[in-house]
Amino acid sequence: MPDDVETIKNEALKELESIGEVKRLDEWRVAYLGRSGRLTAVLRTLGALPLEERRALGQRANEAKTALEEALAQREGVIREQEMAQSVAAGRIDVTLPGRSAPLGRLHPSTQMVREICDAFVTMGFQVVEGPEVEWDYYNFEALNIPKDHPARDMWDTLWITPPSESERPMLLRTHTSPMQVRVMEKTRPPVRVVVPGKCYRYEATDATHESQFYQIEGLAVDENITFADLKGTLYQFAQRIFGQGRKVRFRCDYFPFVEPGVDMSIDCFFCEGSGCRICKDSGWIEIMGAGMVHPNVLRKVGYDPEVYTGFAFGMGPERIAMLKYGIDDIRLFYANDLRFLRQF
Ligand code: FA5
Repeated sequence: MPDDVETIKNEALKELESIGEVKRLDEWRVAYLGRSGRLTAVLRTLGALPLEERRALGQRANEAKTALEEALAQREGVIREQEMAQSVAAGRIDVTLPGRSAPLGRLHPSTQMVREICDAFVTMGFQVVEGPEVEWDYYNFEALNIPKDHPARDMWDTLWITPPSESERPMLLRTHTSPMQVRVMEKTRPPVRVVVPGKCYRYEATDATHESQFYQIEGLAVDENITFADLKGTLYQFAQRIFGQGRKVRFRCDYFPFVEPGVDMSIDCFFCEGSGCRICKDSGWIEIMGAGMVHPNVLRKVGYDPEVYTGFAFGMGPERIAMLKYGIDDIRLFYANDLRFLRQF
């Protein structure tokens, strides 16, 4: 004999009140209203009852079913609201807590120096261009007036990709940015005014002032009537801009096969103001770059008439300049990836 409808309904409502989670509501629904639920079992007996009893019991059972369904919907609403309130309380943001700072990257000191130097020339009307680090022997040497077997090749210890002994067209990692002089002139008619920052590579033992990979910045200006005075004036302005007003500059003869005359440029030592110290090796001067008037052979190679056009070129190492500017005593620090060093810039 199935349970009495009122008893089932009262028990179901009581149990429903004690439920506090949505997932348990379904268990409750199955237990009372599901196919084998207690109220459903009552409805199943109806067919066997006499008509009058069937009607009366059927009506009560249906009313009870409706009441339970409504109670279920209402209870579910209440529980869901409670759960939402709990989750909001648990995940509440405390706006008074200090924020977590996101670590910020910064530019590498070499990059900063390269940009500062390029900017100095851009304000004087130079354009910044870049070129390949893997280079043909032709651009790195031949076209710069350094033919095969020229002793000046020893000035640049070369990392070969295909050495001259193995190839008709030898390939290398550029040893300086000067090949870009040729590449730029091949593609442009004068006037030319460019600076070329870029990585260079040399097969050298490293020490405090030498790395096997380092930056250079090349400069080139070609036009009619360009003289050595233009070279001096331009590089003087550059030195004032990077090292401060009042710097003296000095030019002395030097040899590079692609310029004639060739010079090296020094500035007066700003550590000792020229009186002599460890940094300037007691000379009062610090050498910062090679320069000179573009050799007529180089102009001829790119189809410029050296009777019409003249130019000057220069090449410097930004890491060496950063070392001077910031008192860094070892160039290897630039590539050691030591954050204690890098974070200072
Ligand atoms: C040259 O490479 C010439 N191409 C420069 C030049 C250009 C002369 C145009 C005339 C006209 P040099 O080998 O001296 O020259 O190198 C130029 C600068 O590059 C040096 O003054 C130095 O600052 C930097 N440099 C050279 N070798 C190294 C190295 N191993 N490590 C770090 N910096 C270097």
